[in-house]
Order: sequence, then C-alpha cells, then structure tokens
Amino acid sequence: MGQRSVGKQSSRQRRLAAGFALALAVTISACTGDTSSPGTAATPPPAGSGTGQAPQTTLPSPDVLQKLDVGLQLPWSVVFLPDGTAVVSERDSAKVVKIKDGRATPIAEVPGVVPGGEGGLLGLALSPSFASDRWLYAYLTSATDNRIARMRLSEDASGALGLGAPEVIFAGIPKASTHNGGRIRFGPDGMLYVGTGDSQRREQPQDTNALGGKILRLTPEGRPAPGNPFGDSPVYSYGHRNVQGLAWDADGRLWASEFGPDVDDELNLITPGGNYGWPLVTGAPGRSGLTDAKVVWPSTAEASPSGLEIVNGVAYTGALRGQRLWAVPLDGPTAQTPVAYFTGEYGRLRDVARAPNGDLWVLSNNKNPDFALILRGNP
Ligand SMILES: [Ca+2]
Repeated sequence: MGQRSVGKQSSRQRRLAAGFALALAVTISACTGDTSSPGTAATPPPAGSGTGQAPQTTLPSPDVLQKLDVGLQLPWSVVFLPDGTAVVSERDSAKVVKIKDGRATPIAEVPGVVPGGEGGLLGLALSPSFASDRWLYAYLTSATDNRIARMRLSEDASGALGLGAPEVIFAGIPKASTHNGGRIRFGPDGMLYVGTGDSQRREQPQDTNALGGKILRLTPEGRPAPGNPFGDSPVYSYGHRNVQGLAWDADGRLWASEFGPDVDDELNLITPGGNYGWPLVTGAPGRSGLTDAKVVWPSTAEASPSGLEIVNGVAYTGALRGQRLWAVPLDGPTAQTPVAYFTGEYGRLRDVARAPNGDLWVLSNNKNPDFALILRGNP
C-alpha cells in the first residue's frame, strides 16, 4: 500500500541523479525500463502529504575528495578521534589501524580475536567521554562467541597511539561463520547500541531471552541499560536477521540497516521493544504485531546495506553485494525513495561514517587491498 519504487539506475541515470534534485532522479527512474529489481520506499506517505508525488528533498551529489589507497585489508569500521584521526578495524588481521594525514599506521592487534567467515574484529566505537577516559570499544568474534571489549587508546608525547589490554564488558552473543552482526555505536543517550545477527540460529531472533538477532542497549560498562523494554535485559529490539548499521537522525530516531536472506534487504526505524519480523517475515508485509521495514531492497544483488550514517536528513549506507552507496532521504519517520551512487565503481562498500570535519568516509570491502573513500561534507 502506497509503496513507491525506483528502478536500478544506469550510469547515465546516476550521472543525472548526481547533478539534479532527487525529484528528477525519481522521475527518470520511473520512466525507464531498467531490468533490475527496484529499491522500495516501503513507508506509505502520511495522509495528505501527496501520495505518489516525487519527494521534495534535494539530494546533494556526493563528491569524491580523495581515495586513500593505504593498503587496508578488509576494514570493517571507522571511528574518529576528536582531532580527526581515523581509527579503523581490520576484520581478519584483528588490527586497529590509524589513518592520519593520508598515511595508515597499525596501532595494535586486538588479542583474543578469532576470525572466520564473517567474524573477526568488527565494529568500533569511541566512548562519549573519550577525551577523559580514552576508551575504544570493539565488537569481536572470539573462540567461543561474539563479545564487546574496551581498551584504552593511549597517545604518547610523539603522538603515537597504543592500545591497552581488552576488558570484556559483554560476552555470549552467538557466533557462526555468517550472521554475526557486529555494529556498535553510542547513542545520543550515552548508551551503547549493539547490532547482532541470528548466527544461523533461526530461533534466536524471536526469543527475547536470546542475544542473536537483536539490537541491544547497554551501559558503557556493559550492563542492560536503564529503561530497556524487557526489564533488566539488554534487548532493545528483536526479530532481526543480521543488523549491520546503526545511526541516529537529528531528532534522535534510531535507524538500522539489515541484511535480508536472498530477498528484502532492509532499512528499519527502531523503536524499543519492536519486533522486526525475522524469520517470520521479511520486508514490509504489514503483518500485525511486526514492524515493517521503512525501505526494502527486494534484490539483495543491489544492496546488502552495511554501515550507516545519517547526515543532513539523508541516510547513507554502503552496499556490499550491490557495490554502491545508497542515499535515503528521511522525512521524519518516513523514508523516501533511495538513490544509488557509484554503482560498480568502487566495489563492495562496508562502512560509512562522518568525520569531525563533516566529510563522509566510506570503507571498501574488496581485499585487493581496500581503501577509504572520502566524500566532501555538505554544509
Ligand atoms: Ca524485518
């Protein structure tokens, strides 16, 4: 009901879309007979908002400032120190790498990481009070589970960074060769949000006592955060398959990207206690008691949305299999029609994160080796 579709954009369309308002891009897409399956804004526009009309949002074209070929190997996550230094996790090497002034320097290898399949050193997050406590948080796959550890990121007089011993603050998230989740991020409330995967255990997501297939909300010390929807439980939302990206909009709404099975990749608006359907349903079927995705990409060949960042009301997510950057204009709780950039140009894209200077960093996932793409920030 009320769904809008946009066809896969050819390179011609992409160039046009890059130079014109989103409204035009939507019109172009709607007029072509492109063969690939569409991305769909699944949210019915609110009553009276002009259902079926092109969205009003103007989407600035991403402008590539720099491609940093600094020999990264399967980078998974990037966070930024207050001075703009990038800190990157490498999944299989388990190394934390610093990028500053266009040069990459390994900081340390995180002990206890056991890479395998999609597991390894995954998401990073900086403490909200990093300037005083210097905590770097990491989601990692160990020999037995997925867990979250924090380490002091020290800096000596010469500016060299070092990593202290890991303190495990949360353990027992199920692991598998795939569907390990891995994104961690502090929210505007100062709590640590964690995206997990079903770890190939289909009974986990609908079990609110299990940790797989969830978004968790923790205190910085790894306890269930006060006010969570299931009492003294870390679970914040459930029914997820494999959460890969977490980001908040300017009004404090939490959005999450998630891999579907062979169909229906999703962008979801997360509410506490919400059931996002897996494995009962995917996408936005409108079933009672389940929360529909706000954006559904019916073809995972176009998406596999991973890292997520929201800038100026636009959600950017890097597509792995889809090898493109998706931009989804948000209008309050509504997601408008996604627009694709860079399709096929840079390979698989893993993470998207905003640097302190406003630039948007995109990490590749190609193993040939990998790079960071820096997009100009929009004022
Ligand atoms: Ca879902």
